[in-house]
Amino acid sequence: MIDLHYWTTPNGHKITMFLEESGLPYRIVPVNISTGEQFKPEFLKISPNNRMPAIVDHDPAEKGPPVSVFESGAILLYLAEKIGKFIPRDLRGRVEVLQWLFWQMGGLGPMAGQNHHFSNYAPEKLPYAIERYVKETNRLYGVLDKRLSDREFVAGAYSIADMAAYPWIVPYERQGQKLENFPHLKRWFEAIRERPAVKRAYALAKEINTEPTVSAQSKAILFGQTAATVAR
Ligand SMILES: N[C@@H](CCC(=O)N[C@@H](CS)C(=O)NCC(=O)O)C(=O)O
Repeated sequence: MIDLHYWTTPNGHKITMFLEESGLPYRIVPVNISTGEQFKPEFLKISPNNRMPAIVDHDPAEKGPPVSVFESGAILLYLAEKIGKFIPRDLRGRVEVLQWLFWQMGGLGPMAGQNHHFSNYAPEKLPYAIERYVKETNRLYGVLDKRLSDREFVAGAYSIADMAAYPWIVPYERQGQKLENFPHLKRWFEAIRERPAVKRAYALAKEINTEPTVSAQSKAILFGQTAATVAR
């Protein structure tokens, strides 16, 4: 059994997408980041960065005590290696997946995240910041579109590289992007959206978080964190 410490955001969806696809038994432990549950001491023990997702695998491959993992990219890799699926075993196939997984973790995720922040949540509309992140998101969409112009998925067969990127394309409108401008990306996006496991993952999110709007109180918890926040 795997415990998934989860909330209904793109980084959380990556892992429900994987788990639904894999058939591994799991249970969700909700971490409502809007009410500050990411700061609970028991959660910080497995996720010292006070961010979800995180997992605890109670049946690790080498047996022994449970294994916990934080960071969505590390979780996807851990789970793919655990079941021997969604990442190839051969060197070349594996490196293809890894580089696109890291591209998402270091590029698409953080840049689209800043895009969401300055376009949707910042108390002031800062044109320079909005433009910077809308443009950078646009560039990254262009990179992905080009990559998908001659292949079905990001790196060989459907893999953790696709699972990492897809949830960050779902909010494309909030990111100031039009999918019509990226035909290959659009085709890939629509194909993944139709996968039964993806549909189940997103349906689950709606059951878990029935109030997805970010209130003023949640903004005070989520934004403006410093070292003092994590020292308490
Ligand atoms: N690089 C991390 C980012 C995780 C992350 O930023 N999680 C956000 C939600 S998407 C979170 O838990 N935020 C809580 C907070 O800001 O306190 C990953 O991919 O797992």
